[in-house]
Amino acid sequence: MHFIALASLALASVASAENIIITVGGNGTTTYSPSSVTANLNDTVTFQFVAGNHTATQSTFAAPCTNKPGGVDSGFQSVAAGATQIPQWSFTMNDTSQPLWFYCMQTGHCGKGMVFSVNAPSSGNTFDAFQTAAKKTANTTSAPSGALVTRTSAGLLAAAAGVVAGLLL
Ligand SMILES: [Cu+2]
Repeated sequence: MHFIALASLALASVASAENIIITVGGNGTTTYSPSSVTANLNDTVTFQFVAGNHTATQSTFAAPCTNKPGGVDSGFQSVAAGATQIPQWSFTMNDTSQPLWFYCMQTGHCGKGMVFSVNAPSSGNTFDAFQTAAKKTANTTSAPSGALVTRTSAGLLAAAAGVVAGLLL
């Protein structure tokens, strides 16, 4: 009986998690749409790369166009014109105590304001302030070697989420 109660709780927890879809590069633009979202613990944030060659790379508010050491990164996701399948990359929210900041690593895109945030505050370090800072950054980042291999879900955050779920069970 005890086990059944716990199992029900786990199922309820899974059912409440949302999958938040972000369209990357829609209509040939250098955008994430939407560019700023709110996510709860255990929600999944999924990037769908519909055109071009972009990344979703974690950065920091202080350095919008520089990858965060130990952060998550989709790697470059190139989509050929007329492709019938598009790459998708996702991570799970295992910590909502701080906002998450992302940018596109493709040369010049961050400087055009191609940035994204999760749970950005409504005052102070807002998404708009982050994007403004990104546009002031001279972005000369080019493709790191081997970036194309990263096509599936982010190991770090997903794995950490698994640990949290394990503790709850
Ligand atoms: Cu881009």
